[in-house]
Amino acid sequence: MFERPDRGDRALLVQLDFGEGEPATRLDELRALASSAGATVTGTMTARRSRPDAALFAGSGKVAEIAARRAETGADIVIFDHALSGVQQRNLEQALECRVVDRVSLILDIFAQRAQSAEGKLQVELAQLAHLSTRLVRGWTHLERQKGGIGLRGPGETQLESDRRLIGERVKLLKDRLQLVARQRETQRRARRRAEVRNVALVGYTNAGKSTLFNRLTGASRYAANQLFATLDTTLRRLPIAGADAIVLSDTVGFIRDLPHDLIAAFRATLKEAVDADVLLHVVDTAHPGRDDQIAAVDAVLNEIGADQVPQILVHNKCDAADQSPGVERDEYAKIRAVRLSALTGAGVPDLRAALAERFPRPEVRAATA
Ligand SMILES: Nc1nc2c(ncn2[C@@H]2O[C@H](COP(=O)(O)OP(=O)(O)O)[C@@H](O)[C@H]2O)c(=O)[nH]1
Ligand SMILES: [Mg+2]
Repeated sequence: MFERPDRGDRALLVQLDFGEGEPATRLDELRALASSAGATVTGTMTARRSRPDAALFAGSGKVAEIAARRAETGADIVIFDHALSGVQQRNLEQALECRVVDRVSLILDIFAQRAQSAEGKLQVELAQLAHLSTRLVRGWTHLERQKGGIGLRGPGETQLESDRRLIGERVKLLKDRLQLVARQRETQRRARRRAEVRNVALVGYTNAGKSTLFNRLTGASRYAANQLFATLDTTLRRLPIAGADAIVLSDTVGFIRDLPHDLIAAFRATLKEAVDADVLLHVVDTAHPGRDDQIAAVDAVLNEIGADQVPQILVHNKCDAADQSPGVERDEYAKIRAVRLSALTGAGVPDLRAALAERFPRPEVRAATA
């Protein structure tokens, strides 16, 4: 039942409910994040609280309970579903006598494990440095800080502590390199614009089915998996549709609630494909109980990166799992607002193609219907 993995952490998950609603759905998401990071979840704890404690985040009674639960379940790390300050993290590590990982570090760790392209790796390192530089507090030495494990991949912490200046220099180098990549991307986008190619970008919550839909539409074989942040890198492919302008479709990193700001900032170049798109296909897992919160979380990130003005077509994906029939929804001006489909079975995908042809008709088609 409880196999011990050769590598990977045994984790106790802790979630405090501050009355934000849907604690069960949130706990499921934390569990998925932890296992996507390679951890084995040995136990979970939840509690209600009116507000965080400045020093320990949870109350001292709760922290004692967490310590007992950790011993009981044999966990070697405790993961909090919240952003912890550097001081809170240090105090918790002292009290719990183990490594404590917060939600931000957990997400950063998954990104560090998944980054494939040079650009992705640069962006993740930049985000990790930005995050670490805000939490260089004294007193980490009470624990042996071995390399590897959630929150410790990437730049080593002792090295960082010893020289803040080094971080600053490294950050500048990374930013310069990323700027080069961003310029290359911009040149390519400009060429596409000159050639009157339409840019369509897939956006959506992590695990909504973006890569599956990308493959279905373009015949590509991009990695799609039931993991959070399975794919980080942006891929572009031509999307030939009869009667429509030339279209290039991009698949990119998914979003999540409370996506760390450092990550959003670092991934600006990647996310630029969405900002500069002619239309966004906002892919939604319509079978997910937290669907509406996920839509709101994606819109919040789009807003933060400046893509909130780009027109959207909502794609209600996984309609097979939600027992919905595929089809098209129009607004009061008869414009297509949403498409219900299944990227997995292909049902409703022709409706999405038709929706794109309707939005981007080829000039001769435009003239014929004028
Ligand atoms: N039932 C069902 N599962 C789907 C559908 N589309 C994607 N999935 C599954 O959802 C998971 C996440 O898919 P993926 O394309 O990697 O999501 P991404 O993170 O948005 O790129 C995978 O296990 C897919 O097989 C669908 O239409 N129906
Ligand atoms: Mg994907």
